[in-house]
Amino acid sequence: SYNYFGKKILILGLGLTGISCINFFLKKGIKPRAIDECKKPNFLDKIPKDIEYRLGKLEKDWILESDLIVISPGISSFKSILIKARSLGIHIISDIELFSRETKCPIISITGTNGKSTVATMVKKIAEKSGYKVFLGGNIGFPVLEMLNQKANLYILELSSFQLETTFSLKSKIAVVLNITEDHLDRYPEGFEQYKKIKLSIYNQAEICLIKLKKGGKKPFDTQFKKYISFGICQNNNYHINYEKEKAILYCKNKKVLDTSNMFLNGYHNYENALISLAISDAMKFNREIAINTLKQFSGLPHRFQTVHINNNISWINDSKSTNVDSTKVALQNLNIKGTIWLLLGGDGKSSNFNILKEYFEKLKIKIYCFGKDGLSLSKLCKKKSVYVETLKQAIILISKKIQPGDVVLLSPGCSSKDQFSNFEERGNLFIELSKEMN
Ligand code: UMA
Ligand code: ADP
Repeated sequence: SYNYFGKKILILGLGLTGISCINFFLKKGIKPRAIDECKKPNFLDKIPKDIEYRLGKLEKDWILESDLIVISPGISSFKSILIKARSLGIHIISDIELFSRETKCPIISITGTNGKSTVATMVKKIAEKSGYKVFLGGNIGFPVLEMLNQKANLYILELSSFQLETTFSLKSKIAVVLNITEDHLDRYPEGFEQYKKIKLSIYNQAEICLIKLKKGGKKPFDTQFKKYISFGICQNNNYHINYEKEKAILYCKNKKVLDTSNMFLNGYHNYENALISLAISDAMKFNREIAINTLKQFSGLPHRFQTVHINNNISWINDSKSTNVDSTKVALQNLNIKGTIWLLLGGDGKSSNFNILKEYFEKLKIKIYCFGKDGLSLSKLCKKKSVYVETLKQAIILISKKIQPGDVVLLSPGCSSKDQFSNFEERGNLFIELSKEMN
């Protein structure tokens, strides 16, 4: 196993991840140092005493003096000082890497642009009902290193591209990339291909790879040397979805396993999430009946396309976790209504291309209220149906004067919330609060 004694260890970032890393090393009797680029990071009071830290900027001397750097996911590993450190042989790793080196317990790893939290939670529920002592951590908001303090016989990791960027020894029992669409382009110097490559690295040392296959699509690795299970809409996949009389049916090896009209959740993306959860569950040899029943009952996570208020036959849907363009597209595809859709779109678009939404804006009965950092440019996608305002609150006040019975007010911003909120939860909670005040 890895020996960290006598090494100069530096933690970058003093958020949830950084604090968990400090505690991990302290437990081993090792004192790391830490840097945060913010002068007043949120978790200042969580830094254990006797830890040497610097605030404000990435101090060159501390970086270049270290033997090992553990970097928080929010910090790009492509910063020039870090590229230099790497060239000098300094290892730069994530908390996921530290975690992977410590445990022999089976791991299910989940990445993808969208659906990670939903699938990870579905699988967790099935595993629990199957009698596993299971913990879920990672990008979902719970640092993985904190799971090492718990007695577990199964771990589920929700992994972002940011975390995978500096992860090298993760050996998952099952790994899945749910989907890859445009996101985080502001972070990757080489653009979408680099983002994609980082996501696919989850398969590198996995025992069973769950892969999404399109008709005639290329496989993400040489399948001769890797065990894989496929999913998608084509019939030749191990798991596939078929539409029969407007109903989506989930199949495993061409045998019907679940009629999705019996599920509480709806929306094509959620049927796909259920299909993948089922494939993972089968690969883990969980009881099929338990899995099916759990998927039927699962009522979804807050802030993911959730109806939060209905009054006067007007539905308010909170999809604040929509932080990229594909999740907004999916939300619009799911709304089959006669009334008007009042879409709240905006925030930090992270350099994404929103043009794929144009088609929906043009064909749907929709009004688009754009706000935040990229609101103005978003309002130009379909000028005749768009209004630009500064904030989400202003948009809701305007909308509330115009909505009619049968309409839907949809917060599916397609952007990061960080320009005007601390996180997507805060943005969603404001929407919920205002929905009740306005109507
Ligand atoms: N910081 C710097 N320099 C930078 C950026 C940040 O010094 O360039 C500092 C900040 O001042 C702050 C600290 O780093 O004090 C925060 O670190 P962080 O941004 O890595 O956040 P953590 O609190 O450690 O939370 C991280 C994940 N955050 C990000 O990836 C941005 C959380 O995912 C994750 O839940 C948590 O670790 C536990 O594993 C959040 C997220 O937004 C939910 N993820 C992105 C997404 O889902 O789109 C990828
Ligand atoms: P993640 O953890 O990857 O952000 P979530 O399950 O939290 O994923 O969902 C984030 C957003 O993506 C929500 O707006 C949700 O409605 C949407 N979404 C969920 N599953 C999928 C999917 N399979 N494909 C596209 N969008 C999805």
